[in-house]
Amino acid sequence: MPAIVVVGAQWGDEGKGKTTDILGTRVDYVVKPNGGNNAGHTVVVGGEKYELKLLPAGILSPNVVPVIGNGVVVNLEALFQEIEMLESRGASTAALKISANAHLVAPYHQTLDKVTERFLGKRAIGTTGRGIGPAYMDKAGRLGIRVQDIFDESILRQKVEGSLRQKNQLLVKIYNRRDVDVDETVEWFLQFAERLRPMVTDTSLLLNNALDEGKVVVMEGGQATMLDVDHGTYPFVTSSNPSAGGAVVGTGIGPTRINRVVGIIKAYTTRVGAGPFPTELFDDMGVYLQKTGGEYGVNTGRPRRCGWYDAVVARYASRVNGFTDYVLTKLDVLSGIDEIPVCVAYDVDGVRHDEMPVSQTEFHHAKPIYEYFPGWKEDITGARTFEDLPENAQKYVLKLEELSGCRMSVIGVGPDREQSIVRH
Ligand code: 2SA
Ligand code: GDP
Ligand code: MG
Repeated sequence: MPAIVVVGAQWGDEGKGKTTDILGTRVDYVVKPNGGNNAGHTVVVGGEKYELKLLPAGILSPNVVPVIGNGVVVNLEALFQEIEMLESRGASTAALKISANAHLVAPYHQTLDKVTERFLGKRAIGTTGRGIGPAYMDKAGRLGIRVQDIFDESILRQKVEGSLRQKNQLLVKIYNRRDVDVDETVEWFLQFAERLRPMVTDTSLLLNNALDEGKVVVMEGGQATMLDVDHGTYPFVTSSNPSAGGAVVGTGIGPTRINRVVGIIKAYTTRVGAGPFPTELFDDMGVYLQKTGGEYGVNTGRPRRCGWYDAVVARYASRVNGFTDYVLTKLDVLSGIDEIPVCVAYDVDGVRHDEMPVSQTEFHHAKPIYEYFPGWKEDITGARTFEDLPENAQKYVLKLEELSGCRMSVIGVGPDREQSIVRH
């Protein structure tokens, strides 16, 4: 039975949270495979707005079991703050399960994230400052602390000592900061242990058993394809694999069990943080998209850079993820624009590229080649079928579908759960 992967197709904030939440009514488990509290998913239910960071968006559906997979890096302080926020608003988090193999983000990871950014100067990535990169560095470097480690104090202490021996050299000698105390760090982890214990399990086993029983599992990727450490605009990326392959690794669900890979894509493009963005707008239209689309970081409040739809990015995302469907979001934000440009290819130093250039340098030089489509004036937030959309809006969607490598199965026309058109 179905396992569905949800992946951001651009640079994030496409509306993955809303998509998982819509699916939630027909889903039994929602698992987060990657990232941590750098993510920010907004879900609007009956006019009530919820901002989720570490928890999967499915947590707002009463019958869904929310799961934090092994590929996530967990900041326990942020986790319990989020749980308290939801409980205080009447949402239950009692069913939450967390992988024993997930890695933990420590306060020293956040310190290292911030000092590394400062050290990079003009080459800074524009991270969320949540310690995500340093936590994944420790995972790959085999210096990480995992969820299971905090239930055995002597193991925890050994691992913290090992990790801090290396980090304190770096902090004191290179970054000119104070060293981090082993005892304080061990205590910091231990304060969460008893609250965490009942949630911890073998989530791969849990999810595979659920699939065996015919249950529906959604794997809700954080961030997005163009922020993937392998497939994105490296080094301006996050430190995990938000693309579809990462969902397999980050949950312990094998690729043969996946039935659908759904790409979430905005009707225009946004990006937070530094890095190349060929269709970025620096004029009033960019400000218009930012204001009309409410494009501000959920987590950090940073304004998002805005630009037109980039079909080269869409085709690339469709290819590297093997999308079966697209959910096109925020079509309503484009209402009222006379003529809508869509980037169909790039001009790189005089040469046309219909596909993503091979090198990052070429991508930095890419200039969008636009085709222009007539806009529509009508408010489309009340549309519930494809036929309810004005003719030009329908044509715009069909054109994007033709250019983007995969069918557009759902169209978002507003932030609320109800404001969606399901085509397939
Ligand atoms: P990090 O913190 O190491 O993952 O940052 C590396 C890059 O990844 C980008 N990134 C994001 N981009 C969009 N949305 C994200 N989540 C929040 C949101 C962002 C916020 O949903 O609004 O609140 O600012 C997210 N998380 C990471 C980041 O900008 C860097 O370019
Ligand atoms: P995520 O990180 O991909 O989950 O996306 P975010 O929640 O960070 O950003 C998407 C924003 O768009 C949120 O504020 C959503 O409420 C909003 N949103 C999602 N779909 C639509 C839509 O179809 N129309 C409009 N106007 N807003 C939407
Ligand atoms: Mg977001």
